[in-house]
Amino acid sequence: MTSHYDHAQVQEFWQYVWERDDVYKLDEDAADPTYVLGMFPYTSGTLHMGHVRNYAITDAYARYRRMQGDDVLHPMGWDAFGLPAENAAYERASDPESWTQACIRRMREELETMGFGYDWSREITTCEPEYYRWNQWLFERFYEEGLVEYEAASVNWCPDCETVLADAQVAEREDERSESSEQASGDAASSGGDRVCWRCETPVGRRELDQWFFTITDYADELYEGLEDLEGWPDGVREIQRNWIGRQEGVRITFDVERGETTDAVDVFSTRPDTVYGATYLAVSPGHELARDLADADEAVAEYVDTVREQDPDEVGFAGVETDATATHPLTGEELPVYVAGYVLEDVGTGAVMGVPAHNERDHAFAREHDLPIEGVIAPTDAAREVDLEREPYTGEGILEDSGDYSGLESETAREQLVADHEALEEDVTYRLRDWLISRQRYWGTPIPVVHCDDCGPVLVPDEDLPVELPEFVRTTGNPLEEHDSFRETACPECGQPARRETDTMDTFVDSSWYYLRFLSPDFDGGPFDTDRAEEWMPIDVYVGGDEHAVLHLLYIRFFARALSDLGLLDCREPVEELVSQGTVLYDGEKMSASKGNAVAPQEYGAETTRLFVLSAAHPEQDFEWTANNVRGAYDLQQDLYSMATAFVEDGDTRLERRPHDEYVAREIDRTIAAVTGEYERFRFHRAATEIRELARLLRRYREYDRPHDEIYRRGLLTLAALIAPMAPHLGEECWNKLRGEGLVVEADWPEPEADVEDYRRERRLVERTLEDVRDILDVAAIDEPERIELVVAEEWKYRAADSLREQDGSDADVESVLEAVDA
Ligand code: ANZ
Ligand code: ZN
Repeated sequence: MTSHYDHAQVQEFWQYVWERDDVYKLDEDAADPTYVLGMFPYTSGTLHMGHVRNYAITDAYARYRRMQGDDVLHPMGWDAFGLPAENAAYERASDPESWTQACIRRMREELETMGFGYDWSREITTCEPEYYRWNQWLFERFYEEGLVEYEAASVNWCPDCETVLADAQVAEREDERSESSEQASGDAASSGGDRVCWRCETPVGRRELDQWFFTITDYADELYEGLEDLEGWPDGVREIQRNWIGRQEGVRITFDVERGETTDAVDVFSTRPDTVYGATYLAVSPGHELARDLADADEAVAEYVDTVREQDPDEVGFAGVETDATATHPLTGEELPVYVAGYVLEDVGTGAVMGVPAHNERDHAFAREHDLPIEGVIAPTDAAREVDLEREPYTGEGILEDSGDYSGLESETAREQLVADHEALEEDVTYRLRDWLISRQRYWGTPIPVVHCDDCGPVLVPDEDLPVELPEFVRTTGNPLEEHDSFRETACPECGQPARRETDTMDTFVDSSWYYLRFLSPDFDGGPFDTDRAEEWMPIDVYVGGDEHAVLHLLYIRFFARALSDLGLLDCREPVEELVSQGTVLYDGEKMSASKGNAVAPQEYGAETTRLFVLSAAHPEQDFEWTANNVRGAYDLQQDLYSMATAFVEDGDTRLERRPHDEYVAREIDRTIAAVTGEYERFRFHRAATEIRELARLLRRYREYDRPHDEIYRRGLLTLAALIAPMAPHLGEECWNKLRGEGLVVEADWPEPEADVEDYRRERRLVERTLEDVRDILDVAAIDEPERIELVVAEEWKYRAADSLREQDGSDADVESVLEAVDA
């Protein structure tokens, strides 16, 4: 006689009550709330399963902490700028603003349908001037602090999106490599695949443009070292960041280079100074200052430099051009030829190398192509090993030979000696990390608050003129901002002359680099955020988001926190204490996504089923497969709990006197509370769900075999309602309300065990061991509390015996008859 659980109606009702009672609003006076944050969504139009998983995790954790008595800050907002809005506007004959606002309305409604508990009074939207004015304000403070550079740079250019791409937005066409190994290695020169735009997969070309950069490399060392202490972050993410920053220790070696009358000092960076006697040439990158100088006087060099500039890095190969310059070897005094070569990368090390063909793969290839001498100076320690250096280099360490006074030393010793003995060799560290290119030649982003004046150069827009608002959208093939004369043409803030407004907008990653601070004081108008408030409420206690953000976003927020700290605005250099990097939801082995056409709309099975399923399917950091069967499991669990609660209330056939096996049930309730608490603490919702399921099963048996004890059974059901509430809050409320008739489970206290759980656990282990062989039951007498244990064992055994008996003859045997059968 259980009533059916009408999830749609239940959801709607409790959502109404939560909103009416404003239960998710954080008290402004909270001293130090627990800050639980999910990466805010890009406003693409509709929630996908990745969002649902992300927000189900933060919501469950936020609810759990709230029931534990914490003040909780759990806000939501919109990452609303970006290229897709612009593209959609073209496709739909609309404009990015109204498209985006429509997406936000839809997504907000979807989030509400899911029943996520946000403090909506803190909602922020990055495309609104109240938000992006602070991007501009921060840009200006960064500029004053020396964290902004304006430089001509050869950039990745997507001909289809007509925009510059950051290195990290250049993907390798998915064939041999997985995405993560590509991020980890990232060595463009050594990669085989096509370099394509991360969004539209068009092959990427090169262009030279004046660009705005944030000098994140100023913090390379600190960002790298800081990873060590981020104990709340997954090792995988830390490792990806380490590789991305790419700290490399080596030696800087200075060569004098003569061209005509001039002598320049050219530094090279090497990880193998022990091979310095094997250097047979010097090569600089086409973008190197020396190459530019040489190109001015030498047509062949100029031509080569131009060719490489337009080339995709993959096509460069080992071409190069010999120049008129000569380098002097700093140790032997020998004269070495100087090349401009495309395989030498401009922004790695110093942009110049000493060529050691005998011991380096790339130098070897270059030497073979240009007929340069190959001089071996490192002998393998393994004497038996034959190396034909003409055919291939020996890249290992070994014993130095033909290396002057250093011959006979081991590589490592030689390195130390060489650095100690020569001024031309100096220890040095380089990073793979590049400065952050923030310029975008697109409309739908934050205008960069700069005016270009012929006399004064780039000038910041004065604070009082912020925000520089986006003008109306116009349709054009290029950047719409270029089309607005009224936007472009302005006066120089410094000298008043006619000047040209910057038309680049900021990378949207700027918006998301500090949004978590805006949530702290969303209406603050004295700056991007209230510094005092941040002092009390930062850092973010738990941050949850997709594992694809291991670099970019998660590195930028660490950079911003440091920059803001150095500006005196923040006193927290690591913004995220604990990071949960969530895995992917798969469908038939593929990532579930709208573009692959395999997306299951979150609402299809009812909001709560979906939430419960994504949480109970796997550990948050694991990928998992969406299967109808498992979804059904989540659905059934709800029906189960609901029907138990209803049955209890409607025909509470319970007893008041105690029986021996009540104790076992009471202790199982306690044990489950302790276990589920531990699992929630570590975000193991899947295990929490398993524990809850088991307790539900036990309570069901408890009721089926005998009339259950009123108080214990009621406590069991209330416990189930409370324990499941963080994951399935509507169900939690419904059961809670049925059983108690008043109060909200969101506002209830987290349940606590009545007796010592550790003691019971020990007992239970004993029971389990004992049960393995029922015949040994008699030996239990040897244990301290034989009667009690025997009882527990007997009760548990009784259940199991009854189970198997029913299975055997399909009967509905009750406890008494089972006991008789067992006794016999
Ligand atoms: C001389 C040398 C001799 C090197 C040797 C290596 C082995 P890996 O080895 O990949 O970790 N390098 C330095 N700057 C470069 C640039 N701008 N473009 C291309 N290559 C560059 O990277 C370190 C090595 O990369 C450096 O050590 C340098 O070559 C090369 F037997 O110096 B080595
Ligand atoms: Zn001026």
